[in-house]
Amino acid sequence: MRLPPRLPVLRMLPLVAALLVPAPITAAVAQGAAPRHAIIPAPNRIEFARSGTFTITDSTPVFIAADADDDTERVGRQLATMLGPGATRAARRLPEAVRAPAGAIRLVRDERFEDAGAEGYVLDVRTDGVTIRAREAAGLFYGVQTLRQLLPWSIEHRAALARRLVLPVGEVVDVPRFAWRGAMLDVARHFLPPADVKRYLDVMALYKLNMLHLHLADDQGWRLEILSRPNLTRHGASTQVGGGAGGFYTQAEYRDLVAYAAARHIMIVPEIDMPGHTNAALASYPELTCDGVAPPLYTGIRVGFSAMCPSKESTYKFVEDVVLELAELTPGPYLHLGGDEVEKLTRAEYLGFIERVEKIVRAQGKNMIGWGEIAPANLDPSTIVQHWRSDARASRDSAHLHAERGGSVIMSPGNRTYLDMKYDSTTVLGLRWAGLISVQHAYSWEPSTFLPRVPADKVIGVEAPLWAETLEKRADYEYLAFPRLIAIAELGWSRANVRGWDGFRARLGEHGPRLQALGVNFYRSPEIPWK
Ligand code: TNX
Repeated sequence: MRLPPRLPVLRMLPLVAALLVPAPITAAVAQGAAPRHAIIPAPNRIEFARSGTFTITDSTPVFIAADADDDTERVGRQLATMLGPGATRAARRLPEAVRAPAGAIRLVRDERFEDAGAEGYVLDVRTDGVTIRAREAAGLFYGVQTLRQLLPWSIEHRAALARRLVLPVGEVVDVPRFAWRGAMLDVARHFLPPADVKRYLDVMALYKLNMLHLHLADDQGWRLEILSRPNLTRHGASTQVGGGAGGFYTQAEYRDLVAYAAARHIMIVPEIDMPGHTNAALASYPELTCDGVAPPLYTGIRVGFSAMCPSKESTYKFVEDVVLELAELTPGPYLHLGGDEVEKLTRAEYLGFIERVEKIVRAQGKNMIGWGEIAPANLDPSTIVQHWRSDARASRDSAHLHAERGGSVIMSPGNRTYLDMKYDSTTVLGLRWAGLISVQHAYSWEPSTFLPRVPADKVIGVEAPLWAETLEKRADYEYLAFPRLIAIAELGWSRANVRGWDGFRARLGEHGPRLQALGVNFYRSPEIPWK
């Protein structure tokens, strides 16, 4: 690998070695020693000097390169705004060859920083200044999140006066383990307004999650405006579980969500579930049913009863119309087409439907994602299978069929990652079909070996779905998601050699005041020594 010779930090600490050798301090934390930091996800490598600090004041400047691009400028602005009081602040531009004045924070993009990938970074804190280096803006953004977590939780109270923002001198060298570090929100069973989705994105970003999968349509509601099919939202969005008013995102609102996520280096993956989980669509467009009769809207929580008619051309015309608009709304490469829990079709009908839908998605230049059930179809290797069944049924899972043809798998095993499962028998919200999931249970498993027949190199990451049958409002969603989503975030980012339950729970305990400052309604699990 090539190292920029002018970086003393990297000469002292070659990146390759840094990634391969477990860091002594993090390892100590993993073994349960008192944490010297509370960074989640645990970085690959972190070293603190014996002494020394860097103090941020209201006048600490943030510098970016004179010719920095828009993405870098945005990270600079996010950092400057986070550190300073009051209004949004911009970063200042400085030619790379010019030394920053003492007391500054500098963000440096370095093309030669190859091994760090798009998301890796080095954070160097010295008494006279701070530097974050990365190849891409995403890496700088994650370096900023680490800096944020090294600062006391008072950083999260932007309006507070005279915050004492002191950083320990040290160095972090960090690269994510998995490319796919996801969360899923079910906005179909109960609609979640855009502002609440943004709040979820805010917390995801703090923990370096990079994919938000939105489950936009199910039996109980259709939540995305499709201009060519207006009845989907006029009628299909008009209710939700329990019979409430429902709701949907206009295309303008949806684009705004996509941009909001992108500014936090999160990609939105839209899901329109089919051929099952489609009652809201069938109720809106009766040509999707085999008998041509529109069913009534549905507000219960049963699954498996609805299906689009696989033998009618009008079904595929509908899918094309929806996929066309979905693709236009989606800058990222992925469209999720569901495919789960279909009880009303024969196996041949189901597999034929999935194969045809995959072609429709590929014709729009996108990669399809589907739930585990799609794996037996004759799929293209560019398609991604999302495993969701839990242990008991995992042995019968077919994700390996897709891995064998070279396809990738996202790990969302129900008994580990389903945030809608209850924490314990006293949890009021949530379901329990995949078991009770304590924070420790959500944390203590290994994504790359979970499915014995799927090789590690086919596992592209983890995702924690939050199904919303029992969740009505933001506080409900947050209660089930946090802190378990934070555990999944660490599985997605941190290598196995820097992970460990004792270290994690100690660090997580330190996040209590931070989450509280952010207004997150997290569950104060008795497993965690909350501060
Ligand atoms: C299974 S996971 C489902 C969802 C439910 C969820 C409840 C999956 C692909 N399907 O339709 O909401 O269980 O936990």
